[in-house]
Amino acid sequence: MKKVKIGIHQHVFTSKLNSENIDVFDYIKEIGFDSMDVNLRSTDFDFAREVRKKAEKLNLTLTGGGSLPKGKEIISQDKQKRTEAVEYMKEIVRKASEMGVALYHGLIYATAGVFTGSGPTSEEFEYAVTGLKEVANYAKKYGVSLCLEPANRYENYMLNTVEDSLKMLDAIDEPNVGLLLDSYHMNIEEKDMYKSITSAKGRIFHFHVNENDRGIPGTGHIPWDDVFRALKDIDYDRVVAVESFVDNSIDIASVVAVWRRLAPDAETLSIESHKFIKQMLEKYALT
Ligand SMILES: [Mn+2]
Repeated sequence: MKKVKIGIHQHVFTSKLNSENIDVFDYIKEIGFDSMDVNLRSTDFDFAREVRKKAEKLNLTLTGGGSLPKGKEIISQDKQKRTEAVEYMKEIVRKASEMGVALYHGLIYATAGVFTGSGPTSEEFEYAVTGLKEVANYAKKYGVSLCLEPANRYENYMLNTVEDSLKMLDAIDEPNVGLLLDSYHMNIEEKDMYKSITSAKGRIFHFHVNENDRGIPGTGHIPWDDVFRALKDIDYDRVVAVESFVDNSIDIASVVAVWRRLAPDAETLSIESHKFIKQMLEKYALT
């Protein structure tokens, strides 16, 4: 049986899953992927069950991205806004459960692109902890876990590093809350990839193996040996997924500031990424 699974983000292909493109699951399965990161926000509730059925049929694991959109602000000074953000997240949890998604991950501790001009205050930190604890307890009833994904300074000011994220996890103190680490963000914020990953042993629920330019892994300067050696040393046994974008007409591209083609096409990106990740997993006996 395989230990670490190889995943790919739906954004390589589409920003919204529907009956016309759900065959992408067959496509990635054929390449050899075991898992897909689906977009929990854009998928219609009515289509959630179809997604689940298709994934189950193909024996694909699904994880779900659902970063807080503008207007949903869990660390707002306005209590009403914080409540709305928490309610929104509970709805995402219900949808995840309907879709057969057990991990709800992303920038869920703050809103991407919303800045105050200062670093995080202790009050904002507490707002995030209180809100996430409530969502986490709600999510337990649905068998869903939450993953905080620390993201680079240009996307948010609350959690940029693994160290800060571990502090927030300790404060939330719920077993169904962990981390999603992403080598693209880590490359900007961490001094030592190996040390940062191993410092979060047992707390990493998902991992994005992204190149420094978010193109095909293995074609840039991420220290991949440090990354996979660290995953080996912490006995990581979940999914490593590539999260890239080839089509900048996809609406998510503007959120992550991708303005150029990072690979010739989705086919090349998926095949080459899978090949590289598999090779690294084999090298470190993670497969
Ligand atoms: Mn990511």
